[in-house]
Amino acid sequence: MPKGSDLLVAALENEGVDRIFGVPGEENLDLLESLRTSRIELVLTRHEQAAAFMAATHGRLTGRPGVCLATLGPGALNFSTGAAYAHLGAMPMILITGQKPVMNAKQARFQIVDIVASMKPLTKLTRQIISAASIPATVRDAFRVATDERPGPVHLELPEDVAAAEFEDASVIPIHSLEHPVAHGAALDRAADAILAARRPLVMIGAAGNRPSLVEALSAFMTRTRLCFFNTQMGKGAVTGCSGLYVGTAALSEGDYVHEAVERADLIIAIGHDTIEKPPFLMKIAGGPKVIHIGYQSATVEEVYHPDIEVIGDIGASVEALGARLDGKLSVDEGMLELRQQILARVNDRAEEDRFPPTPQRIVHDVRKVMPDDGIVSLDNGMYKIWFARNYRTQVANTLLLDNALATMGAGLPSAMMAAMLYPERRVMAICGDGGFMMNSQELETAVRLGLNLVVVILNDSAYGMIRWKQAVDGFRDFGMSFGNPDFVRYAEAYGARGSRVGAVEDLVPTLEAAFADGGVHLVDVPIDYSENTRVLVDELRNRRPGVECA
Ligand SMILES: Cc1ncc(C[n+]2csc(CCOP(=O)(O)OP(=O)(O)O)c2C)c(N)n1
Ligand SMILES: [Mg+2]
Repeated sequence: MPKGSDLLVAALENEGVDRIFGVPGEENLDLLESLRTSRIELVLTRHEQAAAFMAATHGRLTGRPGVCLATLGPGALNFSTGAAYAHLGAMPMILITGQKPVMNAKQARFQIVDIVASMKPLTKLTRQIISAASIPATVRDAFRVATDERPGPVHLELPEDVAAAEFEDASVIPIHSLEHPVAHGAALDRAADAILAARRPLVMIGAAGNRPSLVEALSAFMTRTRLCFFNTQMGKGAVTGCSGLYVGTAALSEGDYVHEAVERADLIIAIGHDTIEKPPFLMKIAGGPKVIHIGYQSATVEEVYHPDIEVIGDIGASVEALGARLDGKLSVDEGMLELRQQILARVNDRAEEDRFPPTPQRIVHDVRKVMPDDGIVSLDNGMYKIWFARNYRTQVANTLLLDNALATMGAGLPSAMMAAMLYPERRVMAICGDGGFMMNSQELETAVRLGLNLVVVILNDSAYGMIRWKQAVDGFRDFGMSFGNPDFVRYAEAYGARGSRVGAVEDLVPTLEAAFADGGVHLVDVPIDYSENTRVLVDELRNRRPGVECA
């Protein structure tokens, strides 16, 4: 007779799950046995946090929840950061954890933590599965909740005795397709009128504009309207093509060159802005451009974001309907195109400077050179994220993965591993600081074991560079930011990966090319000169405009 864990696996198969990432414990053994004979692949990681980052990235890249598995107490708690990453980043994911039996307590309170409660602020929904009979409905509901806008993580706790309980009916609830509700015609008319009345409209693409299902509709809208656009950090790479209309990425909240376009605009059409991101511009109550919010959900009203018009509903359907209302009625904004040239030229300043260690601008430039249009770059969190957000140009949607929501260190490598598993035919590169890399570097073993093709760049400044920079900008003395590093080449080799070190600026491109040509997991240690942080992001921008807020 099937048992609870068989039913859970059948329900996961029913949802189309093909992989589960995780670290099992004693409390997962029934589930593990049910997985062993299923179509689902178990991908072991070396830390639960990495499993959760991988599952979240699966959700982010495919729109279908990634699934991860851990034991009770300590294993489940290691999921916390991954859950928060998916929750803030709106990535659909299912976290499954074990628990001691609920009907007896033969181990007293050993290892017991109230994980359902601990997951409350970190997930959209957290539930203990209380009986085998409830599994089909619980799993169906979990996937719906995880996938519905705004997507996010759902936690299910499976106690040992529920996993082992026999149950004669193994049927699962069939899936049906669902469309998002569409915006009201009156809201679309109001937005179209405002765009037609505006003299200098500008589009901003935010995090929710970057859902995988939106690529076609959004790219078509940009091509059809020929409106110039900028994006938030997490809205970067939401459209394919349209690069002639791209004005820049708002890596800072104000004062950067891209903000000249914001200041010039009299209307901003914010597509999918999620205020979980660091503000891409600061909206004022009086003065400044008016804002139309196009979202799956109403705008959250913030001090710095309080749109004047809202179009709520499926973003894809909204931009299609808006495009039809605007068709042939918009004229090209030559002034904006001219400003665009100036902004991009200034952002690209010194991209080919040949000093050694290389500058962040040069590293961005050289990485772009070795990455084909469809190559995927996955960033960890550190100072270089601002430079990549600002300077890296994307041509194809979802080719720059960065986290401007939880902005946690440690996700860059697992996230790149997920991309490499999903798209084995594309070049994938993780870019990490020496601090962030070491927070999940044990996953090199997983990457090697899985036979992934992956280049991991470590930007080496022997410090928590971003915080060190902020410390200096805020006038504090240099303190508590430096550390030593292992020999990264030998470190890679110890895992059965390859390693190289860049010793001259002209070696960067050939070293990266050789690493890709080599195949497998290849770690590249790149020293970085961070003096540009202050020269550009403080001094240069401050001269452009006083009172610049630093990143
Ligand atoms: C888990 C976590 N801990 C601490 C921070 C705060 N933090 C943000 S960036 C940063 C420094 C990153 O150092 P590194 O990875 O070496 O990158 P760098 O800035 O030096 O290029 C720190 C400590 C964070 N975002 N996430
Ligand atoms: Mg560093």
